[in-house]
Amino acid sequence: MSTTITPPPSKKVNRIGLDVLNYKGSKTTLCAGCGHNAISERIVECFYELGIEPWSVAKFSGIGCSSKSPAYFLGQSHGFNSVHGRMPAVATGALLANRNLLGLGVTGDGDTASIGLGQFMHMVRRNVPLIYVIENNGVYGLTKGQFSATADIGSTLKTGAPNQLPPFDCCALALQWGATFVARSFSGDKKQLQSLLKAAVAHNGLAVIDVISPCVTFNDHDGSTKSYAYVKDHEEALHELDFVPFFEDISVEIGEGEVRDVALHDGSHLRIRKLDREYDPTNRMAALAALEEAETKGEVLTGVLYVNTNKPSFIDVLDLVDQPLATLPDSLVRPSHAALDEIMEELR
Ligand SMILES: Cc1ncc(C[n+]2csc(CCOP(=O)(O)OP(=O)(O)O)c2C)c(N)n1
Ligand code: SF4
Ligand SMILES: [Mg+2]
Repeated sequence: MSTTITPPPSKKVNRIGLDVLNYKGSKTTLCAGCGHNAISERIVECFYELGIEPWSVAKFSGIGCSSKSPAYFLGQSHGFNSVHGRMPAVATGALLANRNLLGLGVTGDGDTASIGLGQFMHMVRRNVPLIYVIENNGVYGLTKGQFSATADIGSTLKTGAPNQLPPFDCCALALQWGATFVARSFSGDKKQLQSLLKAAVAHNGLAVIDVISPCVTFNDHDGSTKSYAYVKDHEEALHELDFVPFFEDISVEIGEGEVRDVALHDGSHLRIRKLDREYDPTNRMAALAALEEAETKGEVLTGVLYVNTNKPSFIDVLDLVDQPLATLPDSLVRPSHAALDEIMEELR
């Protein structure tokens, strides 16, 4: 009698030969159903599908449930969990020290719009090349659900207490401060978030993606405007997005309908298919007006609000040498004793 041995199924790998397990992190300790977990899944898929070497990525975060999430993806990447609201300073330092790293920041609405607002501002102003994902649930999840600065006026806590202060809209603020890539998405919108993350990887500069990410434990009730139900009912997508990476043929798959391609820094393209409205994502004033209008209507406007591929990143502005500063030998970065003596002499 002969036995047939079935070979194990061959692992599916990406263009650099890695399977998806290489892009995962530890098992999540966040609440089941937390929007942040869905975002971590999209990050894993994005980096796997783009075939990015995980060890070329540096993850940065502050403090919060959102800021814990980098532990749950890209376990082979570099990571720095900084102080609450201070991720931008740490990320800026690391990315200037090693320009070859691909920076990915994950933060919360508290981390960015409350304690970290000043740091966020300067990050935007400098156009530091970093993917900046705000996991926005309108509350401080980690400290048991107090309102954050992005909570809408009139929305309520679980106890019924209303928020009396107007919200900061992180996308509108980023636009006003000169951000070069601004997008909004929803943790429940898999396809849109995937395309946005990929476009952010290809962008040369700061890519702000504000993702409404419901906190199922403290902010998913009827009075909340950051609950799954509210966002599902009020999401208004500006367009449909497809991302065509540089290693794929751009000429394929152009279907019917009005399509606009935005060429990104690394040769990839963001393919924007018109939905109901005319929208030009390269017009900053139009983006601000659209956000203003959505706010009045109580809508959650998602998609690429604005992209500007012409502004130099902080690394370009500083005209840094190609070799990462962190790997330059002492002979190139430390003045000799003679040079120091000469300077001291001049100061006498
Ligand atoms: C300097 C400092 N101030 C306050 C805190 C307390 N704290 C920890 S997390 C947090 C807010 C987290 O909210 P958010 O950034 O929105 O993240 P989420 O937990 O909602 O994902 C606060 C106030 C802290 N850890 N450090
Ligand atoms: S408390 Fe809220 S934000 Fe934190 S893990 Fe749970 S659901 Fe997510
Ligand atoms: Mg929060």
